[in-house]
Amino acid sequence: MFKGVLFDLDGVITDTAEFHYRAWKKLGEEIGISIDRNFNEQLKGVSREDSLTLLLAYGKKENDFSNEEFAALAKRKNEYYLEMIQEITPTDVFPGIVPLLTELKKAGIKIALASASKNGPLLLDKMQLTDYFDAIADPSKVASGKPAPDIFLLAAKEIGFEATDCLGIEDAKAGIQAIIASGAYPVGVGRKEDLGEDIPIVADTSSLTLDYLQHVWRK
Ligand code: B16
Ligand code: MG
Repeated sequence: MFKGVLFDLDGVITDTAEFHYRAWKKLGEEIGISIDRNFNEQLKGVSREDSLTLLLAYGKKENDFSNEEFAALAKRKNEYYLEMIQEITPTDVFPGIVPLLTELKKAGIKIALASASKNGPLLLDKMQLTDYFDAIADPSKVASGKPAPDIFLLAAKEIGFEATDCLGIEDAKAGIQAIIASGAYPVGVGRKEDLGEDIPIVADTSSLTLDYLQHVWRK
């Protein structure tokens, strides 16, 4: 049985994926790049800087900005995002997440956050979830973002286990790839078309119970 669960945040614990999309869309419009939800799938789970690189390439503007301007754009997107997440409260936690965290704790299974977001600690705080987490892997401490395995390897290490002893939960293609590359066992939240046919996937988080995770573990 798994000894730890490694949680993605945006799109798994709460709907911040929507705010990331709106903030990128707003920034894109200001610099003449129009994005839709389809393109946004590529940004999910991807770091702020890598997301901006993808956005500029999509708009064929990858050579239009100096390093300083690039940094200013990334900062501006984060300001829009921070403004949008101010109102987040415990009522914004996705269905089933608090019961799952409670069940895991009771069963002695360790819980870690493996989010690409530098705003992870702030968000956990706003949702009053910090105390459930045994570790929060710091994305600024890893060399490569998702789909590289680094953040999941770090999260597993911080709860004292090998990634192969852990299960990872993700809503993004890049995140599922990162979990698989780390050796942890992936569970997806979303659609098979986006995440893959060959892994366990739930349509929404209300199906994520300890019983379900035990049932699908290394099947
Ligand atoms: P920030 P996750 C990811 O979080 C988001 O899915 C992605 O859209 C975002 O660009 C990334 O965090 C960085 O977030 O700008 O807040 O540092 O899905 O890995 O929890
Ligand atoms: Mg996510």
